[in-house]
Formats: sequence, structure tokens, C-alpha cells
Amino acid sequence: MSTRRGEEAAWRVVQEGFDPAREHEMESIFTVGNGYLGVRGALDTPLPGSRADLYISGVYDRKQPGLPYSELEFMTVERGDYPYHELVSLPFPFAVRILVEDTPLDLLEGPWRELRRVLDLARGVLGLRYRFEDGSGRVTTVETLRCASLVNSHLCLQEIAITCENHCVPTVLDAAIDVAALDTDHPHLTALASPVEVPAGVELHCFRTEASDYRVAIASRLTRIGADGDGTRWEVQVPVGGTLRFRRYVTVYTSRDGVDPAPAALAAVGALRWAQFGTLLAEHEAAWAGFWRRADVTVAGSPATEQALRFNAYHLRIATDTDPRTSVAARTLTGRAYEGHVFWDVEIFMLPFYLHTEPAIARSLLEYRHRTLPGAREHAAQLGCRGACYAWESTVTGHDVTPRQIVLKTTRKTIPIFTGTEQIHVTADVAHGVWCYWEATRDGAFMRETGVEILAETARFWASRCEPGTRQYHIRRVVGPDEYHHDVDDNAYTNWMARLNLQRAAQAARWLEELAPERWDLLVGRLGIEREEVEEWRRVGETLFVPQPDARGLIEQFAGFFDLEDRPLAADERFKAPIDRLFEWDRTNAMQVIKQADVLMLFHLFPEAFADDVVAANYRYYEPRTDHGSSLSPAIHAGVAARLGLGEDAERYWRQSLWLDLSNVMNNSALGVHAACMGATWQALVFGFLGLRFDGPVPRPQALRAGRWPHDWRAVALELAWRGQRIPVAVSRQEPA
Ligand code: IFM
Repeated sequence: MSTRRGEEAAWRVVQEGFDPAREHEMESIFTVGNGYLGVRGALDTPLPGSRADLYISGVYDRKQPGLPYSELEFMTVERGDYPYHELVSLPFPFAVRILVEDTPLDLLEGPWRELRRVLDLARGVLGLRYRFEDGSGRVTTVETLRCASLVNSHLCLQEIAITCENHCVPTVLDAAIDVAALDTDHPHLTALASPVEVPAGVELHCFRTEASDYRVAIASRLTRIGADGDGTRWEVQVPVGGTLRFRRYVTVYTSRDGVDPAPAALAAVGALRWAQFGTLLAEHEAAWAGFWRRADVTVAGSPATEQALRFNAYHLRIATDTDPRTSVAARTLTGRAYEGHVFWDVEIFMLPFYLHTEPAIARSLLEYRHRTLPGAREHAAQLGCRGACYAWESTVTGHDVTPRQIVLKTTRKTIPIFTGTEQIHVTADVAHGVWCYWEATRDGAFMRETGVEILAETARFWASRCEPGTRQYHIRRVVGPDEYHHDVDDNAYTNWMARLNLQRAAQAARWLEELAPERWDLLVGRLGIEREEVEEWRRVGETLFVPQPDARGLIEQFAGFFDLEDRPLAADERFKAPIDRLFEWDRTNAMQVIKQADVLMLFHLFPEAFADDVVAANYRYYEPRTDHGSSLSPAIHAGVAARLGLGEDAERYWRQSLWLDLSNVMNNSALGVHAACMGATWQALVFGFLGLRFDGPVPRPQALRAGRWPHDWRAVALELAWRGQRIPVAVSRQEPA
């Protein structure tokens, strides 16, 4: 019995009680979504100051200067007129207000006895239970359930049950969506009058985004079970102990969906019958069950690990779907940090998870990069180069939306941001993603129609960006993964990835030319590729300087890194990077202090390319100099430490990464969950603790690694999608005889 309870608990995330100071963080964690939309997990009656937002993938608008960037105190200055700068927040579609004989059930005002928020990961539903007792001793229990359908991405479902435990007085449910504070809460929106007649009992809200001119419609229809008809406001009296039950359909459409959103939302909500509600919920749950068959990881001996892995997989799933016009924002559809921008996080940190669980999603994420090639070409031209340079921060067109300056709200101090023009490794990261997809799927159609073009255009960028030296090419003035250093030359990670990009582009070009010469000729004609260009990619790749291990086995992060001031980091300076580190950027730039895994990224991505002693020497050197100011860092350290048999380090970093949002390790989960960290955690498990290798006919783990697992793990099992098959992977710890 207790085992079953443990097993069930590993499928749930539960919050008991209520702490107003942590409410924004809870809203991120308890988000429901389906990749088309995400609704933060606010209380059904959101509190004043709540960030009860609905986000729709791809709906961006011009920057609102009053809204923060990546942290609440980071503001940005003038960002120009680009209309797709910032993910738009829309009103909360699950809002209800409940009154017991004119007394609102209010968590801040009235006494309440119980609050429980349960995210049921297996079913993809969020349940809330509240128990209120007012000044007259009247006890009312409210239970709600909500989800964003995984089957019909435009549909959300909600159930509300109100039990009048010890009273029989008129009880009111008002389910009107709150649009009163558009200016402050949803500043990108202008409310529009409905262009169509709205049937009685149905609510329709129409909006327009200011600069991007998207139209959005949200329709809501609610009924009381046992009553006839629909209505937004209900006043009912039930006998003592009686329960009032309501159900709501919400439909959401935008002009991006190729329809007129208001009639589409109305028609969709109107076409649903109440008798279907149970079936729609069951279909949604069946879709989640299907996902878990592909994505679940069991860790015998550690239900807490299973639970956190499931929480991460849940969030990665609700972050995206198969719409190739959009990708995954750094904080997904759960919050507004980084303004909804897409980074290298997707290809390097998340893609392996999708590749091996939902390859169709992986494909669409790469198609997004194909569709955004025009923006990337413009970006390359702005940087004085040929080909395509992907934006460090991208939204829907591929134009670079990285702020050039950040202003600290409290002091008005500004810092320049170099990443938009210098963190160009993202271009090679995308190319690497294309190659990984090809390796994992052998999807020839994708490679012919999409992959080769990305590889070719990115290789052209590098061929023009690399500078010839006396004997070798060099890449100067970049920011590597470690963002504390800018204007650096020959960053090992960037150069390694650029070389690979050039080599693979040459390889893919040859492949296409041999396999489908007419297709290659078309591409050559369309892109104006000169015959000698492919040879140039090969030659530049071959002669590009890539830092190698020195006599100590160390790879220098960039030219001159070892000459910088070397001051050991105090324990309390790690994981909570002091804000000065960013704001005293010129001083930081002169020190050997690293924000996140940089050289170590190479060992993570290309484990076979480096001997253990080289990996160990670099880990020993760089790890103490890294402050993990980025959530992308701990999982990489966990995986590399697991390879090296540094069990204690591996476990410590693993724990930090696995529970990063559930424990609010970075103290900023209020602004959305950290999707790259979630994807990297999965990789630390699969490539680090299981040591998965792809050097045979099918991927295989290295059973020996089990000796380096956290002490409580007995066995790990999962399935991996690989070239059209599903490969079971199971490893057990060998108990000493
Ligand atoms: O892409 C990352 C970067 O590596 C570190 N800062 C945050 C970005 C978004 O997650």
C-alpha cells in the first residue's frame, strides 16, 4: 500500500498551504499547456498582483519598456520598432469568483483552512482544493480541475465543484474573464468589440496586439451540471452538504491560425456539447498516457528522482508542439523572463530529449530554424558576413532581438550586452542540431529539403567570419558560452563547433549532390552557391585553429584566458552570482571566473573525442572557477563528473539541476521555468549517468557507470526513439557479492 502511494506520489507535484511571497513561483510551476498555449497555475480566483497569464506560442509584440527582461530588476532601453520583440501576456481564462451570501471566498481576506494545488503529471491536469470558513463559521469546499487539451490545442477544460458543507445560503459563481486591467496587466493588448453576435451565456473577448497586429479571441462557455443552458454568472442555493458542479470550455484562436479568430473561437466553443466533456478529458488523458509511454524514466529506489524527472518532461512537453513557425522560449510558455526569446538552449540543451522521445517535435524545432533563415541571413549581412547567422535571441522572423543594454531598475546603472553581435556559436549549434537529428532519424526528406540548406548557409557564414592568420584561420571578437567574457579570440567551443559546421556542410553537400543532383542544382541556383564554395568550407574547416590540450592537458577557453587574474571563488559566490559580476563587466572580463560550462561543453557533446585524462584535467581546472550564474551549467558538470567517476560532484550538481525549479535554486522561477536546464538534466542522466553511446547498431549504455550513481538508485529504465525504432535501455546497479 505504501509502495503504491509512493508510486502515485511520483506522478504528482503538490503544494500544501499558501505563501503569498511564493505565489508567482507556484504559478510558473503549476502551468498547464499544450505547446500552442500555456496558462500559468494561478489560483482560480487570482490574487491581486498575481501573474495569471495566458501565453500563446508565436504571439509577440513590440517591447513594452515597463516590463522587465530576464530578472525583475533588469530593464531594457529603447528597442526600436520591431513588432515581435516580446511574448504577449493575455488574460487568465480560468478565472472564477465565488460568493457565499455576498461574502467572497478570498484567500487574503477570509479565513481558510486548506489549500492544496496538485499537478497530476500522468493526466496533464491541475487540481486545486480550497476549504474556506467565513466569520459566521460557514465552511465551503471548492475543488477545481483544469487542463489545456493535448488533443485539440485550441481547447481548455475546467471543472468547478462547490460544496456548502454546513450552510444553505445563496452561493454565487461568477466566471467572467477579468479584462479590467489590460493597461497594467496586459499592456500589449487593445480590446476589440466582437465582430460577430455572441450567443447568450457565452463570453467572447477579442484583442489586437499593438504593433504586430495579431487578433486574438478567447471564448468561454460555462454550465452548471443539472441545469439547462449556459451562463457566466450563477446564483444557486443547495441544501446543507450539497455540491454545485460547473464545467467550462474555453477556446482560443489567433489570426496566426489562418482563421478569423472571433468566429473561429465562437464556433469551436459553440459546437461542443456538454455530454462530450468527459470524453474530451479522457482523450486528453490518453494523449498524455501516450507521451509517457515514450518519455517516462523509471529510477528504482528513488521516487523523488522519478517525480522531478517527470515534472521536467511534463514542462518540456507543454513548451512546444509541432508548429514549425515557433520554437521553445527559454522560459517556455510559463513566464516572461527573456521576453519569450529562443536561444541555443533549444538545439544544445533540449533537442536530445525531443529527438529520443518525440522526434516529430525535434523536426519542427529545426524547421523553425529553416523558416527563420531570412532573418538569419539579414543578421549575417549586418555583421558584414555572408550566409546565415542565427540570432542569439530569436522570436518569429529570426531577426536578432537581443537587447544591447540592460538598466538596473534600482540604480539606473547600465551594462552593455555583447551577446547579440558576438555570441555567434548559436549558428553552429543549430547546424549541430540538424546533424544530431539526421543521426537519430535518418530522415532523408528533412535533410534534402531543410537540413542541407541550413548547413550550407551556416557554413557560408563561418567561411566569411573566420579570419585568415599566418597559417590558420581564427575567429576573433566573440562571446563563448561563458558570457562573462566578451571580445575574445579563438574560443575553444566556438571554433570547435564552427569547424564541425563547415565539415558537415561539405559532407552534406556531397551527399545531396550524389543522391539527388537535381535537388542540389536547385539549391545551388537558389542560394547562388559558387562551385568552389564547398571546397572553401572544407578548407577553412580543416585549417581553422581549434585550441588543443597543452602539456597539462588543458584546453584554453580562449586566447589569453590563462593569463587573466586568477582569484579563487568563495563558496558563497557560486550559484548566487553577485550582481556586481554582471555590472562590473569590465572587471569580470579580466578575471578567470566563468559563468557556465564552456570548455566542458565539448566533453559533454563529444565524449568520444577526448581521453579521460584530458577531461579530468579540464574539469579540475574549470570547475572551481565556475560560478554557475546560468541554470544551463550544473547538469553539464553532473554529466562530466559522472563520466570521471567523481560521484560526489556528480550527485551534487545533478541535484541542483534536477530540482532547480521545484526548489527555486536560482530564486527566479517566478518568471518561468528553466527549460534548458530540464533538457540538460535529462542529458546528464542519459549521457552521463548511463553513459549512452551511439557507436553500435543501436544506442547502448555503459553498465559500469551505475557504480557512480547517487547511492539510492537501484535501476534506471527508459525507451529511446532511434531511427524509427524504440530502443529499451535498462541498467541496474550490481550489488557487491
Ligand atoms: O542561453 C542562455 C545562456 O547560455 C545563459 N543565459 C541565459 C540564456 C537563456 O537561457
